[in-house]
Amino acid sequence: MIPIGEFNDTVRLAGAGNPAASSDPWAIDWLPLRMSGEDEPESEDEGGLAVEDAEAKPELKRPPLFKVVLLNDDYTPMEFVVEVLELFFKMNREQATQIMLTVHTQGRGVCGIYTRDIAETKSAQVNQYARDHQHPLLCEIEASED
Ligand code: TYC
Repeated sequence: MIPIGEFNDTVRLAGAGNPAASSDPWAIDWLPLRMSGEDEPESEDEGGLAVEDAEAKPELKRPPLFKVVLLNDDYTPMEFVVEVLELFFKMNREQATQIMLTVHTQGRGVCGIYTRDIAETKSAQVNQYARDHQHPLLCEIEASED
């Protein structure tokens, strides 16, 4: 069965040339889908149009995220913590001071949320930087629910 409007490799142009729709007997109402001489495409990769399947599931999932958490201690100078937050978390002085005070008063505070590799790298950089400067400041990561 050939559906109305289609016939083999041709497609019907709505209305044009259809005696029922037009009085012009020369009006073209059928066009080839491929020009002569063009090879028939064998697959989507070889010249055919790729048609997006609206029903297809997205292939990408969001990666899990991790919080970088700064821990309080009694010895690291406040100014050093502010410097760390500016250096490794691109905070301005006000933001850095706010987070430092949160850590100081609450025991811990979130510096940022990243994919696993970035969170691990930032945490390791902070711990190394603190050690290099003989401060006991510690940073860790934890899985984020977001
Ligand atoms: N509690 C430290 C002090 O009183 C300051 C401090 C803040 C240390 C935040 C660590 O992550 C920290 N000097």
